[in-house]
Amino acid sequence: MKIYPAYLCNMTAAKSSIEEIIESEKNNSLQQIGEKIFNSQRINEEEGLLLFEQASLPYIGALANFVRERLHGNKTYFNRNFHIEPTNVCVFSCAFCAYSRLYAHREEGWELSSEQMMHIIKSYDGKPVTEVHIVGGVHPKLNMAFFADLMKQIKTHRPDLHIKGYTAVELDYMFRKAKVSPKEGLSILHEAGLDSLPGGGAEIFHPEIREQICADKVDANGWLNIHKTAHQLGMHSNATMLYGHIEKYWHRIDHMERLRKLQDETHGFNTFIPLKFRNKDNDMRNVPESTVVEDMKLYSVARLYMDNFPHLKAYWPMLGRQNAQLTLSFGVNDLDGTIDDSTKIYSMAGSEEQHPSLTTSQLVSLIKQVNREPVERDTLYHEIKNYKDIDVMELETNALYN
Ligand code: V47
Ligand code: SF4
Repeated sequence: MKIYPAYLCNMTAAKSSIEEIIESEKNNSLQQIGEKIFNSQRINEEEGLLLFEQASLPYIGALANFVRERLHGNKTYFNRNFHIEPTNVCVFSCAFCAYSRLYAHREEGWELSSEQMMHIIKSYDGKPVTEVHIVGGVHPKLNMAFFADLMKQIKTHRPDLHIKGYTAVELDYMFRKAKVSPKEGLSILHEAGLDSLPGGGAEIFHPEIREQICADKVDANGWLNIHKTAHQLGMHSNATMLYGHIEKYWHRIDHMERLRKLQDETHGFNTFIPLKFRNKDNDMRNVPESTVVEDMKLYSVARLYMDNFPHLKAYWPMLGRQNAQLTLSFGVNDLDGTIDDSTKIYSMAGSEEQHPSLTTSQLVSLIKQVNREPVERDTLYHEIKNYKDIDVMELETNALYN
């Protein structure tokens, strides 16, 4: 018989069991933090740091699971999406990036025409996907007018497909080249069909780290300003954090604090997405990757600290399927999507998933294996279908889910 701690069994965190865990914590400061969390009070930067430095994984895991279940019960969200990467040619040279090719070496990279991208869009005709995620390198020739025209073509062809596209890094460059402000640029793209922004490009905001890993792209204030402006225009967005390389715990807290502050102001972020640094074939290949224990601690602290972010996402192509499953007991309530593409940004940096794609029935079964409730959502977390009472075998025989 397998024996797991109670919080790993996905039992609804009974009030008494979490109270017992908090009461039996020997470190007074950690116990007080636990009480704050139990009483839905916000923890501060110092307390967040203490959790990273001193709390055991079972303690923060239990707290994070308690918060996750208080917010979402057993529900675990995913969506049916696909990715388009217009190019991997990039004017920037982030040290962790295994994917981009400098413009000077563009013959080694790829660059899709709008016809080729529309061909990808059309290949999903009749398939029940709800989102296209567009993200790529920063190509000096693919400008705002090109992308606005692409948005229009996509919406003309399939008006109900949600377009989540362009990191703040891509947008910042596009807007500067077009000599428009973030407000003007975002309004033009939104009008053309862009629905929301993905969370990429945030990396680590603090300049002490940012200058070492991605000195030449938009800085923290620029990134935050683009998201703030998008929120003010009524668009939602996500936020990422690239963790597990040369940053210290306090840099992570600083990063999360800046996002939490903006979220207090705008309430425009849907999801926080920690991205695990992978070290293959990039200029940081000598930096070891974080351990699974460190990964689970990070997800737990993120759930506890980001109290105004409704969702915490584990991006399974980066973590691998089994570790992504594990995060569902450490605060995570979203596994992104079926993805279904040949996304290269991760596979080129050494993630376990060389061609990330899961069918709906595979994703549902991953979630069910750890006794959670799979719920298909759209990009904005409206529920499309709850798979709790649906047999996976039934899905496997239906072409729409495979
Ligand atoms: O900003 C690049 C990361 C991000 C590596 O919003 C790496 O739903 C780890 O934004 N190791 C882009 N990470 C991807 C992105 C994203 C992904 C999934 C969901 C969403 C969303 C957004 O990829 C970059 C960077 O942080 N990345 N190289 C690497 N070696
Ligand atoms: Fe370019 Fe993005 Fe890679 Fe940085 S992470 S080099 S901005 S593609």
